[in-house]
Amino acid sequence: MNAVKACIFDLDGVIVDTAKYHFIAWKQLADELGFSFTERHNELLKGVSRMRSLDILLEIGKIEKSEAEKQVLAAQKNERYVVFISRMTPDEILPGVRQFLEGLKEKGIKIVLGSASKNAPMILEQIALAPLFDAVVDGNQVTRAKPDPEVFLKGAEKVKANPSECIVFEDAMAGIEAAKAGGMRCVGIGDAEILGKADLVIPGFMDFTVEKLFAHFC
Ligand code: B16
Ligand code: MG
Repeated sequence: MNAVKACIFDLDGVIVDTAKYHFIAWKQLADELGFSFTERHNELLKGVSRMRSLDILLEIGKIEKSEAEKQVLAAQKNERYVVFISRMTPDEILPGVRQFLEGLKEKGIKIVLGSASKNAPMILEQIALAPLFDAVVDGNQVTRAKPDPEVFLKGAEKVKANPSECIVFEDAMAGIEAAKAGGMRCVGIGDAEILGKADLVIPGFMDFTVEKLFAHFC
């Protein structure tokens, strides 16, 4: 098996749960547009880019808008979302994540962020994890959304790792497909029934260690 040189992490759903803030901000927009938007609907937006999320939301409400109007709505939603994330603290890092990242650092494994979010750098600063990352690729740096592997391939390139030397950590199916399309191994974070295409699925980082990662992949 290939050595592990880099671990590439998705942000929302893997390192923090920002989906709850996205939900409040999207719901407020739907309320203003006059239709209901539920937590179940919100599941469809996880891992999806901002503009694609808006398209899905408008499809749910059966509402048509011009490109210019969509830009305004997306900006409104983002303004509200940013208010929430600007209040985030390190307490919001999901259980076990910091310890796992520190374990990787000790072993000299590169730590990379591969997120669809254009707000990813701000979130990493808020939760004080930015210094642990060797490279960050966010929604501002990619032209193709997951399941396209662009975000992960760029991340691997930034730390000079071959795709076969990278392990991606993802909570969304599209992200797992992106990792596979990029020739990378992948750990799914969440439900094994949903994320079955991953090489390994764990519920979270609570009891997960670098030793367990190596036992599975090395
Ligand atoms: P923004 P991830 C994704 O983050 C979220 O899961 C998704 O719900 C959101 O629409 C997307 O980022 C874009 O976020 O509006 O901040 O650019 O899971 O790829 O870390
Ligand atoms: Mg995610």
